[in-house]
Amino acid sequence: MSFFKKLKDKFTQSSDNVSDKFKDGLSKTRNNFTTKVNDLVARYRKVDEEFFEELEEILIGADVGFDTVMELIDELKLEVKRKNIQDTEGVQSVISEKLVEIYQGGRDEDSSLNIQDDQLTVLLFVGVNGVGKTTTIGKMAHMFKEQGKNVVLAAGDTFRAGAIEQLEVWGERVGVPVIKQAAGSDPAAVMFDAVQSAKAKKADILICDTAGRLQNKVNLMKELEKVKRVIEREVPGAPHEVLLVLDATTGQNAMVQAKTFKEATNVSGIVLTKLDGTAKGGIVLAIRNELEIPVKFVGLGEKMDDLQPFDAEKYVYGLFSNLVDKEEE
Ligand SMILES: Nc1nc2c(ncn2[C@@H]2O[C@H](COP(=O)(O)OP(=O)(O)OP(=O)(O)O)[C@@H](O)[C@H]2O)c(=O)[nH]1
Ligand SMILES: [Mg+2]
Repeated sequence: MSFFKKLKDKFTQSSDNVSDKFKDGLSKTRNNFTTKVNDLVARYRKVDEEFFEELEEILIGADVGFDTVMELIDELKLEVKRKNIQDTEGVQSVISEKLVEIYQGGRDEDSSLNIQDDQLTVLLFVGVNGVGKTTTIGKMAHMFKEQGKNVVLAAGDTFRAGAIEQLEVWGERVGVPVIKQAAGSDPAAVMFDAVQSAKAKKADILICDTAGRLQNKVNLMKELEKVKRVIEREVPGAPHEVLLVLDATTGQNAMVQAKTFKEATNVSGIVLTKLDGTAKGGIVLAIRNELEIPVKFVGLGEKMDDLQPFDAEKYVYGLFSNLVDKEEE
């Protein structure tokens, strides 16, 4: 049975609607990408060098990233030889198989968050302005609440006008307390308060929002370090995750941001938002492969439950779900 057929069987039979969320969230990418792949397969009957060159262009066009594309094409060529695949349709399933492999890349860690069972877990969110930090925090608080956990939010963006209020709206919507100080106050002091309050409330999880924009980048990185130091001092082993939020619609710019933050602080995972808003969802693969930071969550829409743990198989299924499988014909 082909790899893609297996994925399809797995997810069309599964009772949860998560694979559907991936399917819906990736519709723009799928329409762009699969249409091109289908067209390519229809035009070429034989798998030859020119076929691979065009496939290369399609993948780069989907923001898969140059290095990752090269790796993928090499793997595909080997596999096509090994399996003695002659016709282009046979390549389609192999592409989906190799995409999952490239993402997983022999690494065994998954997308799960480092949640402590016996003490307060602190999650610190970082990222430039507008990428979706505050929205993601709201969605994640909702997710934890559904799991029966006690959540507290820290309004660490004291810089942007309206940022505190925005987090408070989420707090009310989800039903979790928000620890704040006046606008303009020191974010490190907010974090200190928030940790004490979370401890007093015997909360399970404290999620910390931070500013995306300050006077300049140096200030932003300095402030993050200071905030992090306070958290480290107050809770042993914290922050348990430093989650960098990236906006998928910004393409290669997101890669640049990731590199900057990676140099300044130890990012433990990425949340890639707005995948639903881009036709270039291949960026997930570039991030994983070229930055070596796991994509832990993806934003697949604006609704509360549109934040989902990243899953390479569901992602690839979402990318190819409208491909006609050869074995079905
Ligand atoms: N379509 C879509 N929109 C999203 C997603 N995540 C966030 N957004 C939108 O992105 C916009 C910016 O989100 P915010 O959460 O305010 O971004 P931020 O990083 O906190 O920005 P600053 O506070 O300015 O640093 C909002 O309009 C969100 O609704 C997503 O997964 N899909
Ligand atoms: Mg914000």
